[in-house]
Amino acid sequence: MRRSILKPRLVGAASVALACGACLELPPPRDAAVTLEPRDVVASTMAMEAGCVTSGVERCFDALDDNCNGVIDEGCGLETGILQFVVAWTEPVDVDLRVSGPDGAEAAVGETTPSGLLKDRDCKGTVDCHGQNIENVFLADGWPRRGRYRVAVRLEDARDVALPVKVRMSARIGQRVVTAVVVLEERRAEKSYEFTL
Ligand SMILES: [Ca+2]
Ligand SMILES: [Ca+2]
Repeated sequence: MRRSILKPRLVGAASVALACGACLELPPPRDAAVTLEPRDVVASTMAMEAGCVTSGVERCFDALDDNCNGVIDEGCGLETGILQFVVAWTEPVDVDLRVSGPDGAEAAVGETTPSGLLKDRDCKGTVDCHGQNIENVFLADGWPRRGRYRVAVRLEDARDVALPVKVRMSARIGQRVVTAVVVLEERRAEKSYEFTL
């Protein structure tokens, strides 16, 4: 049996309903001890899809939990934690994943925020990513700090690529994964969602 955890409240006239019951179906937590319930979810326009669709095999660098085990892109060299936020894209553009925790500090490479968030790669969509355009932020240690979290996807540099650019974004919160296709229609566009733990 599956159940939904995210019940978004929308902001802005341009926002569209995320209230797609089938889109936010999530696997039940495997361990009740790591159950985390996001509250007061507020999101920009996003096309939500199923939390996972079992394909039997975990594929790397697609920001999807392909095997529905509650972990995104495991075995692919990405770090993970009780919280994990991943974006992946195919176009040669610079996309930034911007995640901040209750302390307000944005996760960056090489320095863990006071909330314990750490980014393990900053991909500019060039040869630096070896064709694997992905950014990953995770809780490096301990239990998630209580408070407000913000997760944003920003089209930092579209270069000469035709718009819009589509980005796959997934979040692991405890043993649950939610996912969305984020459509960035213009240069410097940013889409985000927030929730409280
Ligand atoms: Ca997985
Ligand atoms: Ca995957």
